Amino acid sequence: MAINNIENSYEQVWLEYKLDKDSSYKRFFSNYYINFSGDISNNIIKELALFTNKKFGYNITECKSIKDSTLILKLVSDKTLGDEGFDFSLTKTQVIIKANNAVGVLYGVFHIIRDVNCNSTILEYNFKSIPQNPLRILNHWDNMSGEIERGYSGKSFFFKDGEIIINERIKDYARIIASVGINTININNVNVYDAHKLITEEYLEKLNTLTDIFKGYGIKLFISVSFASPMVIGGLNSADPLNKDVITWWKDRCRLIYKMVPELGGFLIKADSEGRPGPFTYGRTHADGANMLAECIDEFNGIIIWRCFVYNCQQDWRDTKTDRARSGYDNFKPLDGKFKDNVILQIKNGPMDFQVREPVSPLFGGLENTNQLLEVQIAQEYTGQQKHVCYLIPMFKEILDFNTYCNSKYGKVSDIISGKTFNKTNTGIVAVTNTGDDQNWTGHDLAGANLYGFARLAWDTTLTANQIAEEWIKQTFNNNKKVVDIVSGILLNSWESYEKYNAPLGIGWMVNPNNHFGPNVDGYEYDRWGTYHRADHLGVGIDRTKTGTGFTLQFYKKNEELFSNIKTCPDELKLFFHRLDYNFVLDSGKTIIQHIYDSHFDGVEDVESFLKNWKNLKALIDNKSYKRVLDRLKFQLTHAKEWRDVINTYFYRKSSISDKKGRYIY
Ligand code: GCW
Repeated sequence: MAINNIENSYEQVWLEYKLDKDSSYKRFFSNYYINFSGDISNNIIKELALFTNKKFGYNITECKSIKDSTLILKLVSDKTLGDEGFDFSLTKTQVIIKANNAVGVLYGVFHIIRDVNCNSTILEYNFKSIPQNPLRILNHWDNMSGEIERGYSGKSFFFKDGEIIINERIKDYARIIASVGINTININNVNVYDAHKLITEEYLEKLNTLTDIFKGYGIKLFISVSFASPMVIGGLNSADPLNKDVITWWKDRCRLIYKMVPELGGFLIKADSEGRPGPFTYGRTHADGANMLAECIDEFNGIIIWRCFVYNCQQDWRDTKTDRARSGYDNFKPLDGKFKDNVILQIKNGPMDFQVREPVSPLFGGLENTNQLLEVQIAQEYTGQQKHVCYLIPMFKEILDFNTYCNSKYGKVSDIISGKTFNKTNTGIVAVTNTGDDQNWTGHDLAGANLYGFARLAWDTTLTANQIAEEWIKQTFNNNKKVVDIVSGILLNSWESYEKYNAPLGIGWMVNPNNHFGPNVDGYEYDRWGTYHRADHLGVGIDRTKTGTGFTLQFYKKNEELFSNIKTCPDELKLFFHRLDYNFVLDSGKTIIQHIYDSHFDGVEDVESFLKNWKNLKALIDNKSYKRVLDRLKFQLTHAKEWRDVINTYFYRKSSISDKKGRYIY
């Protein structure tokens, strides 16, 4: 596949296939046997050709006899494998990959490629791999202008100057994400500004070309549409979901869309949120809005994904009862069971907004009769914007492992989104993605681990953050033990380190408003978005228990008690749930104020050690990546110091309590 035929050349991330003529896996790649044809089969063959060529330096050939072939790719009928799973067996002389559908074989092929690249020890083995989450989705917040909302790695590779882009990079993108099991993408921003026109005749043909490209890799395409489309492009004077003209307009529009783009997965909708139009304008509910669209799209097997990020962003600071944390549950719990089967609610992991630390949203487990998706963000909007290293897989693991207690056996978030708990199939996990047209795709080279890791975790939530990091490092850099140890050391500590120099103990939001980058303790305190820490000379934090905003009551009893009781509430969330004075003693034995000072000094020291360790890799990894990461780590260190100083000074001045260790605080 040619890669240099567009303006910016780009790298192949973990599919970089570096020459290794001595690989003991070579013997399995003499030839292949395949018993099916079609687009996916063609892509499998292309991938095998590219791989053997780059890895071993020769061309793999097709073999018509199963007996004589070294790599057997077979469609079979095996109910236990489901639609996407594969059966893999490796003997002394053959690899056999079997699946019900072509995409299962594709995943199996990428599995063996991963094994070779990670140089895993070859043993004879046999296993079945079935994805735990039916939907494994990436959301792009790309505008048609080419800008990306909260994008930190260049411009969009889907859109430029109002047009859809179709080129080799798009195909490579499809391969890259299919290699880790992503099966759905939404290509445009949920804030639909200039993308209204995507559902007009002029754009549907190109959209169809895109869906075809991705279909060849088992990936469904979705688009975000505006709830107000009947007005914006239909010329109607209402978007009321119960209005007959509105319904007819959507029906006709869906017919047109599906005539021209028959493989479209459906629509993603952000409604009544941060100024976006929605059913509230007409006194209707989110169920009215979502179900109307679901009805129109149903005959084409389309799906409506509806976001739960709905809150009052016009709060007055004197109002201490309104709590943004409550709003998702307050809005959607009463609608549980009222959505059609082809509607899925998309719920952010926490009740606020992708902060470095938040509790899990009580909608997980709270919704018992509704399809649901967990939405996380790898774009690092609040976690360093791909300028700081922040490997988020340990955070995602905690979220997935959180027991909601909604079910005695299957109460974890991972069970709920897999569909197991409530016996659902339209469920899964989404990430707001971190890619753009930068040469390395993710701005920070180490942010590639979040893209890779999210997808691997979406497939198998039992993988550990460590396993995933190692896999990624070996394929992206190399197998050198020192490289693996140093890079995984940095990755695995990076979230904790970022948290140390950020807003303390779960309170969040001490960032500059709008761009959400850099420290500004009171930035949101004096803004209208309803995100407060309420620090004064006595203390800091929000009482979210029943004596305060009552947010804790949205959890099942065990968690309500866990968070409400100051003795059991975990330290890292103490200020999220409680208002405490600076001398309050944490479980760690430190007072709040001393914790703030210590963690902020520690966080900076962590970054110093990341930088020092990274410098030991100079001769061990390719120079381009080495330098790019080096520059970002240097920036991170300067910025971490700024965070430390701004936060420490603020709390020193508010509390008038000095640092026990006598360090310099401005
Ligand atoms: O965190 C906020 C972001 C907005 C984003 C919104 C959302 C797409 O700052 O940029 O809008 O979340 O998730 O809808």
